[in-house]
Amino acid sequence: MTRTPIMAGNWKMNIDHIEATGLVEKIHYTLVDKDWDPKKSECVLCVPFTDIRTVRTLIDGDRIPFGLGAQNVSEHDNGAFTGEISVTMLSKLGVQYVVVGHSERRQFFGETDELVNAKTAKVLGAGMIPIVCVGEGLDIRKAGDQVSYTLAQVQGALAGLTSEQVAGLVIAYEPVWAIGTGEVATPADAQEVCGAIRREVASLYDEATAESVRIQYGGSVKSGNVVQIMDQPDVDGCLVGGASLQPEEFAAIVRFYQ
Ligand code: G2H
Repeated sequence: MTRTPIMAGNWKMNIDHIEATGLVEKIHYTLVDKDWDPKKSECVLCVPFTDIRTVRTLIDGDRIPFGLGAQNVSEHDNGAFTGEISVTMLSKLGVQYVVVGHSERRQFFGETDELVNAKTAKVLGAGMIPIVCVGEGLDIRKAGDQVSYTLAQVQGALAGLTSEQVAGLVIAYEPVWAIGTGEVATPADAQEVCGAIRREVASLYDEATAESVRIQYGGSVKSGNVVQIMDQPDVDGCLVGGASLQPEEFAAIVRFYQ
C-alpha cells in the first residue's frame, strides 16, 4: 500500500484574509518553480476560520491544487454555542480537513480525549478528514513514557470509530516539547512513536487499516530536517507551524522528495 505524503501548514492565529492571498500565491509560485508534483506530496493549508472563504476561492479550479483545512470545530451540530463553528458550516465552505485536538487546544482550552473523540466523529460524519493530534509533554518524555502516553491518546481519539473511518484519517504525532521551540525530535524519536501508533491501529482494527492511515510528524519541521523525517517508514507527512508562514521554506518542505 502506498500512502501519498501529506504536508499540512498550520497557520495557527496568524495571517488575516488579506495577507492570505499573497501567502497562498507565493507558496504556489515557489512550488511550480520547484517542479512540484501534487501526486507525490499533497499540500494542505489549515487556516484561521476567517481566511477559509478567501483561500477556497483561490484554490477552486485546477490552478492551485491545495487542500483546505480548518484548525478546530465544535462538537455540537448547531444551537446556542456562542462563538463556535459547526462541521456543516465548514463543509459548506469546501473545507476538506480539520485539525482536531492540537496540543495548544488541549493545553490552553482544556480539550480532553473525550472531546477530541467527539470532534473527530463529527468531522468524519460530515465527510471531512480529521487530522487528529497526539503527543507527549517534556515531563512524560523525560520519564520515558512517550509511547504509552501517546497511544492512550490515540485510543481515546479513535474510540467508537469504524475501520473504514480510521483508514481514511490522518494522525499527527507532535511531541509538545518540540512545538515552536526549535527543538526537533530526532528522526528515530519520530519513528519510534509513529511506528507504535501504526501498530496500535493494527491491533485495534486490522493490518489493512494500519497500512492505510496516514501518520504525520509535527514540531519544528523545516526544510533542513524534513528529508530525514520523511525517510522514516511510518512517517507519511508533516504538520508544519512556524515554517508554513514562510513561503519558500514551506514550499521546500512540501517538495521534500528527491
Ligand atoms: C506544531 C507545529 C504545527 P511548529 O504545533 O502544528 O508547529 O512547526 O511551529 O513547531
